[in-house]
Amino acid sequence: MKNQHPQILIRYEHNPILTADNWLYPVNSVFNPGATLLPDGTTLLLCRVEDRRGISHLCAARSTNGVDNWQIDSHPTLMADPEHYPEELWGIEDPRITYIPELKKYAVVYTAYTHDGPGVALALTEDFKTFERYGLIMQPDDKDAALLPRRLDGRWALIHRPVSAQGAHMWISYSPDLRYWGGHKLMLIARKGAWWDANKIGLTSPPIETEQGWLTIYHGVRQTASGSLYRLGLALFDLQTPERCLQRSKEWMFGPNELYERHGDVDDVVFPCGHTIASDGDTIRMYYGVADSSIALATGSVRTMLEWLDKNGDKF
Ligand code: BMA
Repeated sequence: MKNQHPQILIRYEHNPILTADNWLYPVNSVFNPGATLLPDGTTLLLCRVEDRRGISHLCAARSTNGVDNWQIDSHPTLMADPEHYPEELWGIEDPRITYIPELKKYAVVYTAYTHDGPGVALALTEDFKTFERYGLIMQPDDKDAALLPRRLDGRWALIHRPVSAQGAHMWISYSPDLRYWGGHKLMLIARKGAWWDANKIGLTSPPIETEQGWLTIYHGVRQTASGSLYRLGLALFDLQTPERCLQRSKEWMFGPNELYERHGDVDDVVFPCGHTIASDGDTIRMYYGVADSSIALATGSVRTMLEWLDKNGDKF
């Protein structure tokens, strides 16, 4: 396994950075965190926490350096509320956080596990203590969703991943008010056959706005005899018309390699839902779930990712 390439994102040497053992109440696993930088520079991770029934909720962990000394909420930060939101029957999972300057609020887009499968739900928050729930904004089977930080031509934009008999591809939809969604467009299609990203892909963390376009880390799922293999690739989308893909990596950029990524409740999964970008506008810290068990950190450079994509990607 030493031949892994390229070294675009460098793993933190003391990974995993957060495990179930760090929690202040009994849990099974902590993984797939959303991430954001708070105004005072604190890194906030909104972690998916699976309890010992198998039901997930979200719990915030805060660190001043984004690496260690995490202060973890002593109780669940956002619980499923199936009494008022029946679509949250079997828990809430995999949050993606986007700060929305126009609203001065964070949008948390998460998976609501409904009786009919996963759907996309939205909540807004200013402080990660109280949340304004919008309920389900995309019906099942749909997940891997995040909001873009600003309106495009007056409309909010949501990237998401509905599943159909034809496969699981990335779509984008638009809304005047964050509640009613339309203008659906296919954004990125899963490849076919032997490719690393055949048949099933999805957004990881929210796209990164660069001069060249929305730089997007996406996951591809390869079905193998021993299960699903989750890896990460890059795609670049047009700033004004994000359903237009400009570049797409041929190879994956990052995949399960270390023991903590290869073995856990679900083997061979790296699954980011969030990242932070430092004040230099370039240093990216990717926070990712490993093997559906713990949380790890890898660091890189947005510029290097763009260069790698430019050299190794298909252009459209
Ligand atoms: C996906 C999501 C993720 C999970 C991954 C691997 O479909 O449910 O939450 O990490 O599968 O099990």
